[in-house]
Amino acid sequence: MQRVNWLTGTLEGSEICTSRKTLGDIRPLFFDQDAAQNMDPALVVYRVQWWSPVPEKTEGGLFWGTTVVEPGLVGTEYFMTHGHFHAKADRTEFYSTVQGTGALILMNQQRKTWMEEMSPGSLHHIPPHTAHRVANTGTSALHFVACWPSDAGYDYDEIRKNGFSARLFSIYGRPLLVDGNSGRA
Ligand code: S6P
Ligand code: ZN
Repeated sequence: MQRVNWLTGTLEGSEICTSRKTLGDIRPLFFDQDAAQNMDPALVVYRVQWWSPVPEKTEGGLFWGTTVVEPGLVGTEYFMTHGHFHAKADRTEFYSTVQGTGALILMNQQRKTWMEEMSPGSLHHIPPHTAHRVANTGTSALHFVACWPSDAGYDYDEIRKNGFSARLFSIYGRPLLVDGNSGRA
């Protein structure tokens, strides 16, 4: 039996998998490498819980997950998830925000990047062939739930190599998506 705590998005019950990413794990993704080097690599940036009721790669199945992104900045860039295209790039996904405020950053295969604001209750559809990453733009943890096809998989390499074509910075305390690719993710 699995349950969602709708106050937090937390998954409870059996067969729930968990993972976490520390700053040390995703440091190369951030623009300001000097700032990143001077921060504690053990700092947890985000945690994921998910339930896979069917094996990975099963056609026609669905997975459910909850991600919690901590508040914080590396230089002036918000804490964010790694971001990925799906390995089966036409697979889509739903996100919905439970707690906190943030931004869903989306990039299509022509490398056009845009964002959708996330706040409690916001519902987001990630189109096919679209990379997705979430940044926490608030001062408390950002909790969101996700539902995606069990055969979607992950393509992290493309983001590791070429990044997104825009980054979300805090400018005078407000989120601003800035175009331009440093060549880093
Ligand atoms: C899976 C879905 C989410 C992310 C999670 C962490 O398709 O999009 O569960 O895996 O938010 O992000 P990332 O980019 O590290 O996988
Ligand atoms: Zn995804």
